[in-house]
Amino acid sequence: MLKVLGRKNSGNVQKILWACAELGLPFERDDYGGAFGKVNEPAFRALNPNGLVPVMIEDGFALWESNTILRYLASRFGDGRLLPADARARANVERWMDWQLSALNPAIGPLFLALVRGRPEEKTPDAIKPALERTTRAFTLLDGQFAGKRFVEGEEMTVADIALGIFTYRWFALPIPRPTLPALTAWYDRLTERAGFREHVMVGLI
Ligand SMILES: N[C@@H](CCC(=O)N[C@@H](CS)C(=O)NCC(=O)O)C(=O)O
Repeated sequence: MLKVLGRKNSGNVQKILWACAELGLPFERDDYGGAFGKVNEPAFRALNPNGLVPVMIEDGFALWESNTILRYLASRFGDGRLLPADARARANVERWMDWQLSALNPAIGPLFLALVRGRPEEKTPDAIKPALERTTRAFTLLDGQFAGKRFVEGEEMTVADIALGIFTYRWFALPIPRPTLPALTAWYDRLTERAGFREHVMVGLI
């Protein structure tokens, strides 16, 4: 059976759990990382030299980097779901996954630390203000993507919706001022209808 190593309150682990739910893939999950530690043990480092979660193991094949795992699961088990076969349509999906890593996370990551999970020195007004501004800009840009679309890249949900949806949940859950972004909100409401999203992502800011 597919195995996921990683604590269930990690956004990057949640991507994999939600994708498994979308694909109807049974999995086992073991707690690693955060308060559970174990990520510096040689056995874990042999699987992921970065010492980060998630790691996925499928029939002896170990893989790290959450967005890569998403693409692997969709290619291997999706049968056309979550990742388009057409090269250009696929590239359009993948660019949003790269954008999540390169633009959205450097914004909302520090904001999440400053408001929820950070060390005391990370929870200062000086840390909150620029992170909030940067995060607002990123979600405003994303809002502009949804004109005439149900999901990030069209009518069908893809792995881009999974990579972005996790952090959109956090944005709506954080105690912060937000501009009104109707298209983004309508998309987010669609995500909340998915059983896998509700089970693995809408779990509070823990
Ligand atoms: N780019 C990596 C980032 C992985 C990452 O930063 N994981 C965090 C949790 S979201 C982690 O392992 N933190 C250390 C820990 O949990 O001990 C991915 O997408 O998989």
